[in-house]
Amino acid sequence: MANPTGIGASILRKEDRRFILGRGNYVADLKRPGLSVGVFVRSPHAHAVLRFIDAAPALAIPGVLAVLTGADLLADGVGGIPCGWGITGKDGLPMKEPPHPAMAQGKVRYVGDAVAFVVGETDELARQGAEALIVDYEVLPAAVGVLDALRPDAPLLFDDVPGNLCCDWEMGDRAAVDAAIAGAAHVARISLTNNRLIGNPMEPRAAVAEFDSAADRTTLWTTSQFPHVVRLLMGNFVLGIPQHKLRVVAPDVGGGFGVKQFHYAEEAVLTWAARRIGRPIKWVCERSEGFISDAHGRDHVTEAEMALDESGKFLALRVSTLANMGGYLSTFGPNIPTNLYAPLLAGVYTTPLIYCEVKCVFTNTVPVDAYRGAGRPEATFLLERLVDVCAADLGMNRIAIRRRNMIPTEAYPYQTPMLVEYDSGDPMGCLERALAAADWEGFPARRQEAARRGRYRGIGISTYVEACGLAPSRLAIRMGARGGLYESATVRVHPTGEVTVLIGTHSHGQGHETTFAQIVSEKLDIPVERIDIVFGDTDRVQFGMGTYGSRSLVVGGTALSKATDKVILKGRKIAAHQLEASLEDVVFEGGRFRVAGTDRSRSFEEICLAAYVPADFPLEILEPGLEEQAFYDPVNFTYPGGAHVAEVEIDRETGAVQLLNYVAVDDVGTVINPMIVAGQLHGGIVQGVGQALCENAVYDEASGQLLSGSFMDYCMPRADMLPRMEIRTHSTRCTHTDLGTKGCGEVGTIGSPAAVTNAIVDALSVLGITHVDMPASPNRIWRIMQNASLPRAAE
Ligand code: MCN
Repeated sequence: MANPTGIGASILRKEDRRFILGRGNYVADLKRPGLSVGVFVRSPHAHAVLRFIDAAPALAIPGVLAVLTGADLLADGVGGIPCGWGITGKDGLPMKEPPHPAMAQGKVRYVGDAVAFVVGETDELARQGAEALIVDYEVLPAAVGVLDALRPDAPLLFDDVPGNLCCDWEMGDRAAVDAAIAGAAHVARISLTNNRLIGNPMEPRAAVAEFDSAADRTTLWTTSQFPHVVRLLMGNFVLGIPQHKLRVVAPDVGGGFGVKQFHYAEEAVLTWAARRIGRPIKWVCERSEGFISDAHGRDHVTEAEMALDESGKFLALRVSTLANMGGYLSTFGPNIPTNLYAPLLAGVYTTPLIYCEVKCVFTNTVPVDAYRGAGRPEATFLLERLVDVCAADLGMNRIAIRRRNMIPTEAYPYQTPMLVEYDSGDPMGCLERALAAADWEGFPARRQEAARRGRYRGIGISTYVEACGLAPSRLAIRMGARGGLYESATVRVHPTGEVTVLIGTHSHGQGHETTFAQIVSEKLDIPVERIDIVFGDTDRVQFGMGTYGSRSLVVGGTALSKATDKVILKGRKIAAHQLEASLEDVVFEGGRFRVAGTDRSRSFEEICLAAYVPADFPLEILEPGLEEQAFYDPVNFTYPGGAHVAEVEIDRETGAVQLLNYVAVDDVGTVINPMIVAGQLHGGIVQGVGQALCENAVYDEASGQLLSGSFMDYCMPRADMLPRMEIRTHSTRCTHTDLGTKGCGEVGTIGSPAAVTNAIVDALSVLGITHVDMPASPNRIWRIMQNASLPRAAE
């Protein structure tokens, strides 16, 4: 009988009990003896010289403990916030990497740039101190959008970064692509923007720092997706605290979506300040503060051309993108629009020649970094919009052109012209299943019926491939990563057969306490209730690179699988000794160690106990104990893929878009927990729908003020915007992960923006409209409809 809590079982999440009971353990809830409270004073200007800060009025308030500024950081020799990736430009030179002080020094570069940290006995006193602070700015003109920042007369953010250009990067064979485009029968073109997004996890960021001078130990509790990396970056590069003297804990974290996978300046300031004033300090980010201090996502302006032959075969793709970096380089900033974007531009198609150039541009806005999908939704949006334009230009059916160019299943492993080799996949299988589930064939009747009701109805498709499971260290380091991207797991088997797993990934909504336990349950044949998953504490867990890039299962889970296999091997050695058999003859099956072909066996529990009661072990060849560890560095990314179909109706009077049907068929390899995978897909799709329909971080072009800086102006997707979704998997095994798994955490966000936008453009095609930028807000659609030509002959 299959293991009821093993791989493939849709069991409920183990962690939900404490969350449902309100017993989660979040940073903001933490209490420490003598805890003080810190608040950041942030620049109200996008670009200004910081003339002086007068702390005296704040310090005069009883209960205000300290006012710390960039000058104090400098005086204490505190380093800048490091960037984790260094990319190289077309000219062979490294990107421009100006210093990123943890609090502004000399200049502020975006609204929200921290200028001071005020510590008080209470939150109220800290805020009073912040109010009393006098900060004198000399306001400078700001460069806000990428196009503005690249103008010859644009204000410069950094004196030594000419033209605000961080890096002019490229991938692919430009000459070959130019030649193919020049000679092609047809060239389809598109210009689009990929709108800037703000992550807004349910729990805003927070941190508590404490210094124990007697033990010379510093602890930082922080809402992080990668505590070991924070310890490494902050301890080593910013504050100079030896790793063994620094503990970073990321306890329960209420969502991250990428936003919490950076080493933030606030973490360093808090830790430094706690050591300096000798008191533990807590900082909890306000929601409105998060809008101007959490790293933002996306923000591209792109032009692309696809060369085709007469039959609609793709010959060459040329892409030119301007990517906004914001005011400073965040941890993964320059990596996202380059290495995580260009390699995905082949998508699921056989396009033989691709060239992509990306200008990474500094602007007076919040730094831009990874947000769920990170680079890959941008690539998919561009490609899938362009494929629809190709079809429209040639008068071809949108499905026919996709089928014509799709990588056939038998062509896998498939080497793309953009570095990556897809190991497995079945894009055609996903496409056909999605079309059937969405009743694509029946759409014309639904469109006619909607037209009778006076509404425009459209259907859109997006096929995609993702590279996730970051990453083979060898490849990543070649591409500019300044660290490895392996993962580690320790499997500690207790004398009574229960298991504690110590793993370097971090779960903040993904359900690792359940799915990782399912892997061990499957392998050791014990129920998940007997397995605990520990993560998020550098004092408890050996090391880890954390959770992002949908890497936890395929990298962390593979490390776990390998460590569990080592436990089984050790168990077999103990059983071989006890049963007086040779190791080769001992098998582990059905929860027992057995001498093959005999009835001589020991239960798992008997072997666990024996491991810790080694009465007659041959100690020279068999150690006591049952605990094993594995560090796993993958040989390739994993390549999930799929096809998403969206169907919409548009109100002619208001421009409001209603999403009526959504179908997703995704290939995520072996599924550990179908319910969790469905939940991940559902959540990801909703985030993509949010980008397509309503979310937008809008800056005032002149002043650099964030106009959508609250939930009144930044529109999150809501339940009533969404239909019931049809979510299915159609999996092919990954060929290089132990269990055949591929990541699933971001795929929903990657497939959905293009599916929804393609449906909207399809609905409006009767008005001659060929492209709509995201988000398709009622206002935008209404204006587009007003400016459109008269309806073509009704379809
Ligand atoms: N899983 C599975 N079978 C598969 C693939 C995955 O059962 N074939 C399970 C995994 O074991 C894990 C979950 O699905 O429990 C997600 O796995 P994975 O694809 O490895 O992604 P990660 O755990 O690494 O999560 C990261 C990913 C990213 S990059 C973002 S951003 C994101 C996301 O996951 N942020 C999230 N999902 C989120 N979900 C919640 N609730 N909150 C976030 O902040």
